[in-house]
Amino acid sequence: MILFWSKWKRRCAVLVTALALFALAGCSSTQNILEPFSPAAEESANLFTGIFIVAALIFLLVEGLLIFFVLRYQRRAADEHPEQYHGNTKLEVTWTIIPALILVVVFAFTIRTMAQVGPTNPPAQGIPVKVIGHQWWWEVQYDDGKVKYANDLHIPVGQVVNIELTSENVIHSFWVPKLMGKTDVVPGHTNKTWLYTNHPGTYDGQCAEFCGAQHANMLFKVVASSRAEYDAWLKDVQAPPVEPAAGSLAAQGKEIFLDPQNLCIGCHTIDGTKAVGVTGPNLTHVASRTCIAGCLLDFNHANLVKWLSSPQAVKPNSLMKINPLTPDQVNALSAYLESLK
Ligand code: HEC
Ligand SMILES: [Cu+2]
Repeated sequence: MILFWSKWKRRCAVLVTALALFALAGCSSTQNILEPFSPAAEESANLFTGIFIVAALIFLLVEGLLIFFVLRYQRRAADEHPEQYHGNTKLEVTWTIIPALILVVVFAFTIRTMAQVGPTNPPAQGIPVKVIGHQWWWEVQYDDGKVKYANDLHIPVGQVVNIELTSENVIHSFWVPKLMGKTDVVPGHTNKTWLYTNHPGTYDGQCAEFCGAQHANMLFKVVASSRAEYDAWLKDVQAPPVEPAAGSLAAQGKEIFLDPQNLCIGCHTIDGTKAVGVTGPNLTHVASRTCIAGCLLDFNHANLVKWLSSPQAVKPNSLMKINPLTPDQVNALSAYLESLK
């Protein structure tokens, strides 16, 4: 018996610790809807908190009454029988009307929040940005489609950004938990949403509609900076990339990239070169981005080497299928890609 209890106590301790760690991990999450950084996310978080409090009070009331009745009216003798009732109209009407009224209030608050964060209700017209869902990465177009970027969504603080969403394959969902609720991204159809924040920072986004093998690694980042920084960034990515110096490692990498045998140009575009493929992300300014491969990897030398050495090992089923490259080729290609600021 004692052995049995000590075993259960240990199991309980493990469970409690696991739950506590889980809760703590939730608190420090980069995708926490209860840690809003925009007016829209604040509205959603407030609605959630309000409904949660109402639900918690009802839970306590119902469970409290349940426990009270179980203890108060339990059978005390073997031959004791409860009094028999056949309906109580007053009571039944009461417990139907009160929950119905509570639901009407919850419904009203929900409709109000939906209108406030809804796609048709940005506080003002702002900067138009187009976002296209791919398997499994996000294309971001600025300046009327003249700038094609990927996975990083730059926005200036204090300004509305109007986003048009569409998909080139299956249904995805665009979600930035700290800034805005989910919006479906549907092929052959344009949905709208918007972003607005007063807090500079980087916010994690996520595809929130199962879309295939690498759905969980279809991430993105919203980079919110001052208007001046945003303008400077936009000017950089509107310009053609700098040509690598003749004879440099980057120049060798460019040659490898443009060699049709290596297939890169069939899937990627780099402005000002013969690479005009559209299956993969536009790499014209890849070196100015924070991440690659749907933000599975940060943008840096080590990760470029890792990715080019075997995209399928890093992101199984990824649509980047290439012939194996030698370590020298990978190194040169990485140098070239890092030069594309
Ligand atoms: C069959 C099409 C295809 C070919 C060929 C291809 N890629 Fe890709 N590439 C992709 C796709 C698709 C992605 C995005 C994968 C993902 O995130 O799931 C990608 C991602 C990348 C990335 C990361 C950038 C980012 O924004 O995610 C780099 C760098 C890259 N490719 C370089 C190359 C190089 C160099 C070659 C030639 C050796 C090459 N690719 C050949 C389709 C291709
Ligand atoms: Cu998706």
